[in-house]
Amino acid sequence: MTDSRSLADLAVAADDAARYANAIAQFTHSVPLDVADAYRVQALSFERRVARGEQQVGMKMGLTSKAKMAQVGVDEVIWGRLSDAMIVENLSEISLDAYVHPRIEPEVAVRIGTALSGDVSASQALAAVSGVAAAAEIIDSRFENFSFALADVVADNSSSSGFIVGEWCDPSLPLNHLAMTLECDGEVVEAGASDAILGDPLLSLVEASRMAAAAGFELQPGWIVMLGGATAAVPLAAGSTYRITVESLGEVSVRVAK
Ligand code: OOG
Ligand code: MG
Repeated sequence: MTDSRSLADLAVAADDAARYANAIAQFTHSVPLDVADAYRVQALSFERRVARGEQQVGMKMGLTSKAKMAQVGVDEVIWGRLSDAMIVENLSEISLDAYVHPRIEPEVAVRIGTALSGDVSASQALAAVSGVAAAAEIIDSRFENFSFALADVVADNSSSSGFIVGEWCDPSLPLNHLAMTLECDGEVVEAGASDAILGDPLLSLVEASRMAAAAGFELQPGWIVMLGGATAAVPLAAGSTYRITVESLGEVSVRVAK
């Protein structure tokens, strides 16, 4: 890490960019940031949200599908922190003013029933789940042109910005091989299947548990884990309505103000 910009400075820059919806230059263009330090920046930046009264309500997994990796040119699984301020109610209207250049993507979410952390099997991970749901993530890179290297996106809380969760379903429902679609104004713009998420969305929860332990925390009862997009993400446009469906789990939708 260079002396010219400390990790704390980068955390302020990432947090301010998200808070005020301003695009910033990629950190790695001016600073040799490694991934471990990038996760420290993420933690410091999230601490600023907590100091303003936000609460952590979960974890998001990112780049768990080839479609997403290809779209952003980074091919490592990453994670970020979710706060209560990022919750977008299902069927609500959002304004583009709160974002830099938001995109939406279809996901599967799980709700944690009993604390989970460390190396677990898929069946142990499933045993910790109290609900599963169709979900959508609104991602918003704070970096200009939505361009970043691995360390940049990690420092930027893995583009966490908003998330929408549908009705909770029984966790005994299979999560794999479910068709997933993203519609814009009634037209299908992305379609895929849940097995695009690491071969089985449950394996994304296994990864989340492992990565949480490596970072020194547990997935807490009541937390939501977003398991990652199954298709490429689509830019949100003013005046459009987006509907995400996950076969057998349900759907969510959001409207963007004109
Ligand atoms: C990084 C976050 C990726 C996912 O579901 O794969 C992500 C990005 O695409 O900006 O949320
Ligand atoms: Mg996502």
